[in-house]
Amino acid sequence: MTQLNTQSLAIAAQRGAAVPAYDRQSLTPSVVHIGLGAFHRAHQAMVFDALLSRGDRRWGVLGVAMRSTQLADALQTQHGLYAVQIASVKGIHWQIPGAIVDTCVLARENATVIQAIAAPSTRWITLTVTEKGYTPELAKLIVQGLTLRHRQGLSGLTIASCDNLSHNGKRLQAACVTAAQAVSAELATWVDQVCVFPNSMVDRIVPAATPERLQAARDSLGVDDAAALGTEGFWEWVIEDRFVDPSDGPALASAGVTVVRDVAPFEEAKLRMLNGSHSAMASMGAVAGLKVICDCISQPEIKTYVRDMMTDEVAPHLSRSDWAEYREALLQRFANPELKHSVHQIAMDSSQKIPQRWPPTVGLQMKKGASYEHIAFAAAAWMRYLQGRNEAGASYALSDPMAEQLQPLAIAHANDPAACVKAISAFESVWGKDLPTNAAWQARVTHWLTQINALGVLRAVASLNQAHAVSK
Ligand code: CS2
Repeated sequence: MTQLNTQSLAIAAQRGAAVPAYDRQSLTPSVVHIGLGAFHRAHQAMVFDALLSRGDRRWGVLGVAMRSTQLADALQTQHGLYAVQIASVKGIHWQIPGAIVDTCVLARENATVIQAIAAPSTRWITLTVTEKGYTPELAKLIVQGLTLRHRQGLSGLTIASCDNLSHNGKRLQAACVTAAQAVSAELATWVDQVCVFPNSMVDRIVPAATPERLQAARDSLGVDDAAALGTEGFWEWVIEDRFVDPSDGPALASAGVTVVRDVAPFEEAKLRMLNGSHSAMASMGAVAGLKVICDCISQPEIKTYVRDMMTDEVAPHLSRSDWAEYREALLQRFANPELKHSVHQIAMDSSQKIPQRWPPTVGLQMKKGASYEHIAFAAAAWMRYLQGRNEAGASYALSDPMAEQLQPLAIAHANDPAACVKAISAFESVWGKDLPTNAAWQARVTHWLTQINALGVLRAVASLNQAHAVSK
């Protein structure tokens, strides 16, 4: 079958895919995107595609993969094109965005990335490097490019972190200023004051591509696409109104981005409601042997649990006042049967995700003297998940930078919940400063881990739901 590329694009268009109508040949990159995963391609790259479609040619992307050469090279052969299958309540449709005009691999083409950051035509850097990606090496790389810009008297850049971290822009700014200080105080001031690092909240459920999705692209579009993906209809990008070029705010807004003074209310709601529920379902589902999120949420006991957790533990602390609608929309999004969002994909790197998803809610409930049983249950399910074996005895690999520390503890204490909880609760990097020494928290996590061991995760969660209904 013909490979998707500029020449074969017409075949996909004939089969109904929405394709770029703008001239891509003469498009040069203005955005350096670091972290060429599925998320960027189905989120920011599609916003940039919308802007390009409106005739604003300042949003072509150089997509930088971190290490893996496969995707970057496949996209290169496909002239940056890939198909996105969008599944919403309105049905399924395909779109081929055209914003990515070039790709490279950081581990292989470090100098290319630095030169691209320093190119006069570059205006933005966007990043999706995951929670664990915010390392001094990353900041050093960005600063190498910024050093050249500074030296050449070029403009500063808008540098937008698009990862699920609270205050993502601020964090990146601090890391880059520190890296710049190692070069010179003058550069550090320039990075701090001439470049801007807007905080942002990004949202769209984009599962990792599967062979089935690639096959669906072949079947539907009549072309071979090694980089096809699937996502939902919903997307949201809320970004702080701070840009080097102030005209970027209205431009992004015209493409559906929410440009605001303060991202915090959106960010905390999203991290604690959506991502917090995701992480809870991921551990529970993996332990129970459920494969994907829609299978989890279609278990009545898990649905009740997730709904109650959002309503009674998370929402009371949100400044987003439309949380009830937000919750209902989330429950529907989780149930989207087309997404097939793997529980193991979400459980990956949990040690880096939990800090912004669960402990803030627990701390706030404690302050109020209110219950945090649902989050304690989620914590217990994660500790059980860390054993690397589900309830039917099937083993799975853990993918987490702390796996080597955590898994041996979970296995050694598999039959002693109290010891397991004590050992795994001790990590401040996961739970924050207070929970590792909080006896009440550990007692509740121990209780639920004991229940999970005795009853299995689904019956244990049903017992939590029952107790919760009685207590209301
Ligand atoms: C998920 C997120 O993998 C995960 O940890 O919770 O990728 C989630 O799908 C996105 O943040 C949705 O916007």
